[in-house]
Amino acid sequence: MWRRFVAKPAGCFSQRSLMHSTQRYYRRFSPRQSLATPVSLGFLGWLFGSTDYSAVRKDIADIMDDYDWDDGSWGPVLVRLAWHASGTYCAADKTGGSNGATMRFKPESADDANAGLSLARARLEAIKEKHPNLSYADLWVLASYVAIEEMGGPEIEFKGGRSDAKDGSDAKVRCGRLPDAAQGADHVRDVFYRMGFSDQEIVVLVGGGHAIGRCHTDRSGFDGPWTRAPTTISNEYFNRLFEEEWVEKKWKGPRQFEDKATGKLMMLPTDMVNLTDPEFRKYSQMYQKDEGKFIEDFAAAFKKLTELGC
Ligand code: ZEM
Repeated sequence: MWRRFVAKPAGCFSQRSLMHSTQRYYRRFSPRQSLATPVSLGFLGWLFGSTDYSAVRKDIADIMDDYDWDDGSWGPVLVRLAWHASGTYCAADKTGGSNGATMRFKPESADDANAGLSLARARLEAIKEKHPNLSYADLWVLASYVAIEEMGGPEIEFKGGRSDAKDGSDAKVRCGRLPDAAQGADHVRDVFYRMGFSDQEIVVLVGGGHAIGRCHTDRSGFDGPWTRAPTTISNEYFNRLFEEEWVEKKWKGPRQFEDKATGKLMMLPTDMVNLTDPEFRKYSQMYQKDEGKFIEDFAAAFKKLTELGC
């Protein structure tokens, strides 16, 4: 069924099918929901200090589309926020991870790797105000799940319960732990093995994360999107990886690759290892051939990532 959402990309913008928007409309405005309970769950939640996750989900979905933002959607940068909050985890000493939402504090907020993510955090502020019992740590992760779903990706079951750190005392340990795009396969393995991931999980996570969104010269220094459908979750990253000829981009910026045919798509040096490292390549091929497996494994790996240390 995923193929339906991945209408063959023609332009550079969101590829949402009519079916998809109809479903979204139905989910949001279905009268069945409101007639079923005389007292709304939101009200009960307010009364007992808990959170009505379906109301939060709807509020997040409502702020997703924005014609003034990249490709018309906040989805990709919200996924990146949850990834950077979670990807600091170290399995050996159990430090880091999404619990605590420590990216609100220095020095993590000022870590170069997190450039631009203050905008994503600010975008969620109104939702935090409306649902004060929900922790930032839960909100960031839930926002990424809603973003993935809104972009035609899998539904990921949300488990709440993360809490917020009171100050930045735990923020320092999280700095410098995210992968450096300029490096090679050894570095990628070091970073992801530290979190407890396998080669297969590395490939599916990077391939899903970089199916969407783009690089910005004013954030990472790199430039451009990986696919022509940057607001659709699909295995399109792997299609581009194998179907384009990748050449080094000639420019003043950091070393990156571009598709020879149009020069409009990009790959980071760390993306190229999914093509050149024999073990990573094996999984890239597998996910290119089987989109259903890609979606299933991406959902499981992303859930694992966002629950590390929780
Ligand atoms: Zn990314 N990523 N990433 N990534 N990423 C960028 C953008 C996005 C790496 C990386 O250095 C970069 C994962 C893994 C890795 C997303 C999701 C996920 C950018 C561009 C860089 C440089 C930032 C910018 O300029 O705005 C490296 C080296 C990775 C591993 C080796 C994983 C895993 C992800 C999620 C599952 C997303 C969604 C974006 C796009 C953000 C946006 O604003 O559009």
